[in-house]
Order: sequence, then structure tokens, then C-alpha cells
Amino acid sequence: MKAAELFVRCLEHEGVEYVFGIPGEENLDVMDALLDSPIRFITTRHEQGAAFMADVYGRLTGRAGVCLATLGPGATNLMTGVADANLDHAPLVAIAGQAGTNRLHKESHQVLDLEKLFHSITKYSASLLEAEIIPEVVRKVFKLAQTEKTGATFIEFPENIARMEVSEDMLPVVQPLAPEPATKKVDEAADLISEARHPIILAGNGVVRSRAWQQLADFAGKLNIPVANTFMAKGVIPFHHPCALGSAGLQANDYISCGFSRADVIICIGYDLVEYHPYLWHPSRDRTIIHIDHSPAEVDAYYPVKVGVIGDLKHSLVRIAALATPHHGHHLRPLRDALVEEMNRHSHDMEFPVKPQKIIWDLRTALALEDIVICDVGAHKMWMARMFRCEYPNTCLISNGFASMGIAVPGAIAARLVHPERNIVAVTGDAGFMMNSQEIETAMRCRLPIVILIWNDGGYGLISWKQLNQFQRTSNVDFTNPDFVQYAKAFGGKGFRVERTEDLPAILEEALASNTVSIIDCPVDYRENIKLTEQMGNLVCPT
Ligand SMILES: Cc1ncc(C[n+]2csc(CCOP(=O)(O)OP(=O)(O)O)c2C)c(N)n1
Repeated sequence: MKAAELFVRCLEHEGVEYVFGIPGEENLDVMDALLDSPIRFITTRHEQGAAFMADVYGRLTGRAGVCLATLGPGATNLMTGVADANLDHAPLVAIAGQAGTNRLHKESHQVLDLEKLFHSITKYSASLLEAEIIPEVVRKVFKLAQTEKTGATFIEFPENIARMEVSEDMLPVVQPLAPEPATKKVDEAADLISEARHPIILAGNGVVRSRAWQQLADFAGKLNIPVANTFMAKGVIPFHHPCALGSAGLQANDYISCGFSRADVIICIGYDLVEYHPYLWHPSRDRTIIHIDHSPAEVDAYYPVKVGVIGDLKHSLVRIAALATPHHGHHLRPLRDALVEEMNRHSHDMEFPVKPQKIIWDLRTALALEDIVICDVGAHKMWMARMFRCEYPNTCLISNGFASMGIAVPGAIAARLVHPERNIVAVTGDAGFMMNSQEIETAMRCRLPIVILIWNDGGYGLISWKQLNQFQRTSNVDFTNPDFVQYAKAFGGKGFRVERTEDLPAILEEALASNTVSIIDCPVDYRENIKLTEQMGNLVCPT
């Protein structure tokens, strides 16, 4: 068998369904071998789009999304999406072609040391310098990408090796089980929780990755402890659950900050510091922190762990819940009530441009609870994270580790592949949209209907917001946009422009019912950003 064929057989053996990418001259053999495989190749229009698709595939399925590029510029184009997956702990395997090993030692056309380049943005980076090591390397990249903390791995595949004959066979696919938490630590955590006066839970994306949301809801419900979730853990506890407080993640004060400042014990579950830095929610550094996760906590002066319960998250939650004494009362209920009141406040607000709160209200109303929203990065993300209610995990995906703009459109395409039965909406700013809007062609060609909801403010909204907060003036944040309705039509899709706030619900409904790519150009009133800052700056904790 040719090495490239063995490589593709190994991908099949790992359960790969899709490879997202762009063919090049140095991966001709792999591309040819893919023709004889059930794996579907999704040809994208930019390698960054391919990497974001793999990233979101990984977030939704828990299995590594796979992206592929040629050497040099193809590989460097992959990097933003690969780094995004790695810092957000999404399982992803990136593959790049490479020049033949006979020209890797010298200055050579399109050659970069890719193994080294990807080293700093992956868990593991490898070069296939021998055809015989293909089964081991492929197994290793999948095993590492899919083992907590999940993340990105990388393989470069020199073209002369891909062409060699090889007689190796695939290795069995076995994923390691998470270890059982130590009984002593489970006991200590249960004691601290029982003795706490005002405990609070901070749930992170590890709960999503471990599929431990039911155990989390049972834990919180049985012990009657309120739960704040990070942006990346939206839906880990259904918003209707009496213990759910909503999302924590604004850099400014928020209702949830009152919960943290009132708490004596903070129970962090599946939480990574990258999701919401502890200096923002634990500035006093004096609370008791319990860390429940698959792996030991990152070291941070603001995250002094009193007890770490390390091991299978589901088991840890079940075992601690069985031992700890339930709490009584709902002392943080006013925080949730204040947030709900704010969510409802603009439901009938017909001012134009549309207020962020109203866009969110109409979007939530238009979508079923299982439908999926992929957020881009910007001011719209802050609003969505804070105010878009989720009843299920993985129904509002937010990149908040690497937080790269440009994820929403390609991410929505991947989500549609994974869940063809659900509506998929990319919620994006006008800037982030233009970063990967070329992938609309991919969606059209592959017949993957998605709705793209653009919050149009003609600028880099989040950056204006921060500049105004700090300097009371803006610097170089404005731009002009193409006609998004015509833009959609140029790809063969549908375009809608919101010209009156009252039209948004009907436009959403029509776009969601259309069996194509729809772009909704929705002018947004970002004067609300500064109002939110002021409101939160003057926040008096609700009691
Ligand atoms: C790739 C990338 N470049 C730059 C940034 C910094 N950044 C964060 S938000 C933002 C503005 C986003 O503007 P837009 O997409 O229009 O969304 P809005 O803030 O207006 O909602 C910028 C430039 C980033 N996060 N990612």
C-alpha cells in the first residue's frame, strides 16, 4: 500500500467523517487516496475557514475535527483556527503537506519548519519522516487531541514519504479513561461545601467536554448551590433551573460579580483560567476555592486552590453530592431576577437601529431551544454571552480562550454538517463576518443552509467601546461595508436588510425557513454598550 493510502485508512479507522481543507501540490497523494475513502472532503476557500470548521466540529462532537492544507502558506493560513482550538480546548487534528525530505535541510520553495511552527499552538506536533510510523503518529495525534484537556495536534507529511510503499497496519483505537478522584479529596471537598455559608459554583467548558452537564445540574439541585457559567459553558445548566445564575465573563462588574463577592466558598467545576481570568471574579484572593476537574489547576495568584478533586468529572460530582449537606434558601435569587428583568426590558423596544437586547430577544424567540448559534468575537459576543438564554449545552458556541474573530461563518457550516436537523445561526459583527465570508461559497456548493445575522455598526464595535471607556474618544475603528444584501445574492443566497425594528422577527422567520444561505444585515445601536458600562459601573448589588 502507498503511505498516503495507509494514512487515509488510519483516519477512517479513527472515525473521521470530514476533512476540511484546500489541496496543494505537496499533498497530491493524500488527496488522491481520499477519493477512495468514505471520508468526505469539504473544499474550503481559505485554510483559516477549514481550521475553524474543524474546531467547531470538535466542540460539538467531542471528536477531533480534521483540517488539511498544503505546506508553507497553506499551513500558516491554518494557524489561527488551530490556535483557537488549542487555547479553547477543542479537539482538532491539523495536517499539512511538506516538501520532500531531500530538500528540507536547505532554503527551498515554500518550505518552513512546520513541526516547529505548530509546536507552540498545539499539544503535539509531529513530522512523518518515515512511512512506517504513520499508524503510531496518527493514533498519537488523535489520542492526544481527544484526551483531556482536549486540544489541537499537528502532522506534517513530506510528499516523498507519502508516495512510498509501506506494509504497516493500523493500530487499535483506544481512548484512555479518566482516573477516579481520590477519596480523601472527595471527602475534603464535601466537608468544605457542607460547612460553607454562601457557596457558589463557577462551571466551565470542561463540563461540556466531559458531557457532565446532567451531573452538574443534579449536584447544584441537590445541594441547592447557585451556578454561574463561563461564556464557553453556556447551557451546562438549563437557564430555567432554579440554581442557574447566568453567564460570568464581562470584564466589567455584573450581577454575577455580586455573587462572587458574597461567596465564601467558590466551587470551580471544569473551569479553565483562560475562560474568565480569576482576577476579575476573585480580586480579594481570600475565598476558599475548590477545583473539580480532570487535571490539576493552573498556578495563579488569584486562584489559590484549597482542595483539588482531580479525576473523572461525572464521578467527582456524583460522589461529592452524595456526601455534602444541602444548603437552604436562595440568597442569590435577586441576581438572577435582575438579569431576567433586564432580558425582558427591551422585548417591545421598537427604536431603530435595533438595540442589542432586542436582537437577542427576537433571535431567542425565533429559534427552538436545540437550535445552534455560533458567535463571532466582538461587542455582539458580550451581549450574546450575557443575555442569550440557553437550555442546552453546545447551543451557543463562544470562543473565549483565543477569542479570534472570523469563527462564526465557517463554524456555522461545520455545525450544519453535524446537525443537519437543526437551525444554525452565525451571529457576527460586520468586521468578523468579512474575515471569512468567502466560506459562503463553500456553504452554497455543499448545500448547507445557514443564517448569518450581522450586527452592522460600520466599525470594530468592541474596540470603540473600550477606547471610549478609557479615552472618551475612538481611534481608527470605522469602516464602510459592501451592500450585504447584494453580497448574499452574488453567492446565490438570500439577503435581508432590517429597515424597521418591527420587521426583524418576520425576517428571522423567513431566513430560517429558507433552504439556502441567508444574510441578515441588522443595524445595531451600540450606544447601548456605553450605557451598559455605566449601568454596571454604578451597580448596587440586588438584594
Ligand atoms: C482575528 C482578530 N483580530 C482582532 C481581534 C481584536 N478584536 C476583538 S473584537 C474586535 C472588533 C470586532 O468588530 P465586529 O466584528 O464588527 O464586531 P462588533 O464588536 O462590532 O460587534 C477586534 C478588532 C480579534 N479578537 N481577533
